[in-house]
Amino acid sequence: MIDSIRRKSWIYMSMRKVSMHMHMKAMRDMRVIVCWFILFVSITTQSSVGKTTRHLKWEVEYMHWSPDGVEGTVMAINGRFPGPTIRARAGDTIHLELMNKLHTEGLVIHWHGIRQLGTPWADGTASISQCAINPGETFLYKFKLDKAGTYFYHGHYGMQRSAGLYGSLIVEVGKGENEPFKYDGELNLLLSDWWHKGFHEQQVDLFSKPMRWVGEPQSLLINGRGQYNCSLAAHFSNFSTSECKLRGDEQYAPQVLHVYPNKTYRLRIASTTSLSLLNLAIEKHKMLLVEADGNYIQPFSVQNMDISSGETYSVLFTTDQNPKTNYWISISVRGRNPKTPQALTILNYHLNSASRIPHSLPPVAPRWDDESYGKAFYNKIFALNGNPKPPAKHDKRLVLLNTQNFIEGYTKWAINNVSLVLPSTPYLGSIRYGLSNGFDQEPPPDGYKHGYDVMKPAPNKNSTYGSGVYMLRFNATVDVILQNANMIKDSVSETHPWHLHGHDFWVLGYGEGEFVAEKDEGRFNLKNPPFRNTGVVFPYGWTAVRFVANNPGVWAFHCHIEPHLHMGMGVVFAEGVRHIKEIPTQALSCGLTAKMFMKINH
Ligand SMILES: *[C@@H]1O[C@H](CO)[C@@H](O)[C@H](O)[C@H]1NC(C)=O
Ligand SMILES: *[C@@H]1O[C@H](CO)[C@@H](O)[C@H](O)[C@H]1NC(C)=O
Ligand SMILES: *[C@@H]1O[C@H](CO)[C@@H](O)[C@H](O)[C@H]1NC(C)=O
Ligand SMILES: *[C@@H]1O[C@H](CO)[C@@H](O)[C@H](O)[C@H]1NC(C)=O
Ligand SMILES: *[C@@H]1O[C@H](CO)[C@@H](O)[C@H](O)[C@H]1NC(C)=O
Ligand SMILES: *[C@@H]1O[C@H](CO)[C@@H](O)[C@H](O)[C@H]1NC(C)=O
Ligand SMILES: [Cu+2]
Repeated sequence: MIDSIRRKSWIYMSMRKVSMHMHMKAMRDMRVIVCWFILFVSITTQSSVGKTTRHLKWEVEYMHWSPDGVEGTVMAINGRFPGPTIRARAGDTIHLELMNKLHTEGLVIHWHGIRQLGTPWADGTASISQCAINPGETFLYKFKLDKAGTYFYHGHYGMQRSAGLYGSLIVEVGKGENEPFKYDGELNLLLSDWWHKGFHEQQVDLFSKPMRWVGEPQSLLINGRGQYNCSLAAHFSNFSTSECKLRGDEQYAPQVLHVYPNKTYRLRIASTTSLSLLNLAIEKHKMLLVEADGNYIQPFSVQNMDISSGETYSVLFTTDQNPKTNYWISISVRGRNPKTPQALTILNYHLNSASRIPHSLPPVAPRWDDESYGKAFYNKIFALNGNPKPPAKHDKRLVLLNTQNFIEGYTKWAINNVSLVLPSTPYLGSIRYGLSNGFDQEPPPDGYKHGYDVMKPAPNKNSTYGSGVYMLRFNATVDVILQNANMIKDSVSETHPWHLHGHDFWVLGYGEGEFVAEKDEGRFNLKNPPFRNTGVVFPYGWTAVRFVANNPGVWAFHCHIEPHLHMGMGVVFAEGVRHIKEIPTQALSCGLTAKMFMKINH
């Protein structure tokens, strides 16, 4: 054991020497450094006995594809859309060589829900944890899957997630361990929304003055498949006139879920939507929720459930219905006046012909504007006994006001009046190496102006750009109060799903209107709050979350609605950065850090 640790640290030292030494050359030929990495890392693999390392090689490129029957372009991984599903066990190490085959565009991939303990440089956030990978270059992601759960991965550079760069990441329990529930089979749904307008044009629209809003998605996709110009349930639909005539091998043909009667299935669900809050239902089947964002929850039963972008769940359902017929699985838009038809697929009991379309009305979601329905759902989620408990007290509290603003006439989102713009040097490098020109040194405000009326548009709608960082004391218990507010227009406020990198947080409570510590703190759930990586803040409401800043790194905390993040709706946390032992130079070969490495080599 000691021997293996010694050998590992020797390897790390050699790796560092090699990568420093080779840096100049590496600038010219990145492939060389990658070869060295592979060589050394494979030695590490041999020296650590008992744990599995999963070696993957991915190539990302644009492809023509018809996610919903209308051809467009998607970002495909190894020629597939959505990208391949990663399936591994808790404790496994992922060793993934990511080759950027896009011709003129950078690239990163974020592993959503994986905390990157000890590998903050592998979080896959451009400008935060690493430099975007240049066309033609290969980047090595190497990280440990620290716990079982349902996760996914997606692009985190510009709006590449909207372009279809995503896939499922499923971590089973470690060998010899058990889930706290039993099931006979497993199914997996990755949910997304899709526009016919290309995402480059969407990006230009978003950054125009005045902003051009892309509007509602043309289709919802289930495992990358939707039907735009036809419907599986045309007879019942108000959107479409023609019944789908499918052979079944079309790129947009629904993936039928096959089950046997009288069995219990685990359905894993992840939402990587760009915009939409979804509601999912399985016709005539109750669902028992058991997992949220990779943590077990106290089981509770629902007919349908809301799913925000960035959230994952597992539900159990039993195939106890008449096996002579098939059933609908549906997802529908909630929270916005839907102009997108619901997406459907079929639950097929094996006794039936798979192609048989159910003759029944697909499930009808709760009204899109029934906010109380969603709130009631989220308020039923509690941690299962045995989950980590929150510290009783916080050391630091941030109140983050979410507002929509203008900056020089451009529409933006701001947090405490600061709209996040990402710097060209990744924060991780700037902070680790003390490069004070890397980003705004003034930290953003811990709260907002006393007396601000969250129920009304700002009296002065202008805000400012910023790239400052919340520097958290290492190991501090941090409370964040997400405070929602009115948007630019009168009488509008939207739900925002906030996602934290590098951590799970406890959701201590939700409330209406403005958070008032004296009144609201007493209502915090410290007994069994859900432990999650994504938390929603409802219109005109607040949400309180708590986490311990004990994972050395620089971590994004942001609204998971893609255009909102792109318009500045996020903040950056840094903690314990001096404790980070090794950052591969490959992650920092841009901006000021690249210049720094060049100086070292002179
Ligand atoms: C859907 O529309 C596309 C383009 O308009 C067309 O090529 C395709 O055949 C249509 N599919 C169906 C099922 O009607
Ligand atoms: C279609 O529209 C009608 C009338 O507006 C409504 O009553 C019905 O519920 C709608 N059906 C579906 C499936 O949305
Ligand atoms: C399922 O179980 C029920 C009750 O135990 C039984 O009546 C039924 O025949 C079973 N169905 C099938 C298809 O095995
Ligand atoms: C907001 O900014 C615009 C220019 O970008 C400026 O014309 C206007 O006066 C500002 N409004 C206030 C209230 O400061
Ligand atoms: C936000 O920043 C702008 C620009 O600096 C300023 O004019 C405005 O008063 C600020 N608003 C609030 C609520 O602090
Ligand atoms: C972090 O906090 C925990 C609990 O308060 C404590 O046990 C631990 O020693 C602390 N670690 C460091 C590195 O400060
Ligand atoms: Cu948002």
